[in-house]
Amino acid sequence: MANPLYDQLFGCHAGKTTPFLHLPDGVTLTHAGFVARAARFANVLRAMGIAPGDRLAVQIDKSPDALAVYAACAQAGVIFLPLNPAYTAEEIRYFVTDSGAAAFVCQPARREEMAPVAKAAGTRLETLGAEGEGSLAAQADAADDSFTTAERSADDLAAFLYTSGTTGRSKGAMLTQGNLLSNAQTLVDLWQFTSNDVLLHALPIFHTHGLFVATNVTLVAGGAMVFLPKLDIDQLIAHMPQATAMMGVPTFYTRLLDDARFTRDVAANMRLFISGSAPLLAETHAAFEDRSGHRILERYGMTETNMNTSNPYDGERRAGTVGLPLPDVELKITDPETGKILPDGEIGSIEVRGPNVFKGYWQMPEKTAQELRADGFFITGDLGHRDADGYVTIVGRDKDLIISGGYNIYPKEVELLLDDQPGVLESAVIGVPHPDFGESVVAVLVARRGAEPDLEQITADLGASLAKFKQPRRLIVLPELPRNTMGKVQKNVLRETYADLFQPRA
Ligand code: MLC
Ligand code: AMP
Repeated sequence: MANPLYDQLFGCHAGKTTPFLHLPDGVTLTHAGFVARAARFANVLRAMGIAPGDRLAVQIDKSPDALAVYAACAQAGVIFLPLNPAYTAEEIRYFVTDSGAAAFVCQPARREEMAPVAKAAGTRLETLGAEGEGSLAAQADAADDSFTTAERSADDLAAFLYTSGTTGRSKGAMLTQGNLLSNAQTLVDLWQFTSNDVLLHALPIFHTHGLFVATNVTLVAGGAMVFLPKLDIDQLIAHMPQATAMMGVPTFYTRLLDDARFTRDVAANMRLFISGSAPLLAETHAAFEDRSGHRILERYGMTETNMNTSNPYDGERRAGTVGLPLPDVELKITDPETGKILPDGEIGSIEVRGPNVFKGYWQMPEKTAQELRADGFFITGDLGHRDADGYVTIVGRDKDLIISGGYNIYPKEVELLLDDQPGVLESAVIGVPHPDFGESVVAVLVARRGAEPDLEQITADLGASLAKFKQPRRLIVLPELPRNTMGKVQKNVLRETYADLFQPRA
């Protein structure tokens, strides 16, 4: 019987008494203990009638049990669908319904709020808390700690991650076992991870970065993690001397730099700092080296492809670039209009192909065909160029996307809600520079003739339907939106006008 993802991430560690998770309260979970806990959850899933190929949607806090549910899905052949706890019930309704999830696991405190969501989706509702509470944990406590692993192949689906879309509708990116495994193995080799590594883990585990990059890489290497519930600078600094590596979005690095306690001594045991998910400013790179003596290694990836490029471990880590294509990833820069390959140095659309590239969007063959070419190249929507020596630089995005603190916001989703508000004729949502989050969301509104939109009411209304990180930090009313001769809204003009909105005054 084979199940490559389970066997190579989890099963191979069964019986090992080496540490896997160091928790902030001082407790350490061994690899063997973790594998046994995962088997209990796998038994619970099977007892519920959840079969290989079914989806399990989870919107739960980060905890060892949450990670064990991921492992359980791999072992039972169930497709894991993690969701950001920041999502509102309205947002969740779409994901659970669209995915046809066989069950939905929510935080115990939100059970009542989510009951109508599960009912509308015709799915079963369970709960799981970070402290070992909830209905799923209770069933796991009573379940057997061994499980006959479901047979799967590298081509079978392992996870769905929803990514927002330019039309406002989220798309379920279907990732296979082979997508996840091939990338994790490539990164272990490239970044030289071994069983001696201890990764400082403060990222969320419902996105590619914290789950597939950080966790899978550690698991393939057989290493351990200091597993923090979220980014808390006090804890990050306190636990750094225990760790050898860290992965974070740029906000991790700017926040460390803002703290005088972060020194060379604190980072003395570390061998590697990795950044990704959003652009790392070259000045942050330089300031970090000055302070800690470490050159951050920047890499580039996305939900649909996992990681595509990385700066080298041993060679030059070039600030402002995302490095070279991974050994098993082909990358080309093309003309966005014609798809023709452009020469080195010219800016164009970044396309990638390799074992890392997803299968397509769940039940969206047309969207899949628009972005995933028949020859296997995925059109990333990022714009960049490649130097003669292979280094790739991202210069912008062809897609209308805002990245705030590593979370993606598609303006269309927010604009559709704003346009429905009383007194609002039209809106444009933009990202402007923000010192902590990199970019922050700003909404520009145009009032209907004679109307005066109630901005407080609008803010409250958005709050009820949109996760906090997507909500505009500012609402600005203008007499009209800037347009080009074709009548298209010039968001670049708005971005320039409001570029200094969140910048500290000189
Ligand atoms: C939290 N808030 C955010 C936010 N995160 N607002 C905008 N953007 C964000 N990213 C809100 C909170 O709700 C809160 O609202 C306020 O901001 C301040 O909260 P905080 O406590 O300061 O935020 P914090 O919990 O510290 O979170 C910031 C963060 C976190 C940057 C640490 O967002 C984070 O961990 N981001 C990582 C995202 C990630 O993993 N991305 C990878 C995607 S995968 P209020 O008003 O209630 O106070 C991918 C592919 C790849 O992109 O290449 O990796
Ligand atoms: P997501 O859809 O959450 O997976 O976000 C993927 C997007 O994040 C990419 O398409 C890029 O626009 C952006 N991204 C990821 N890593 C980097 C990086 N190192 N530099 C700049 N942008 C990045």
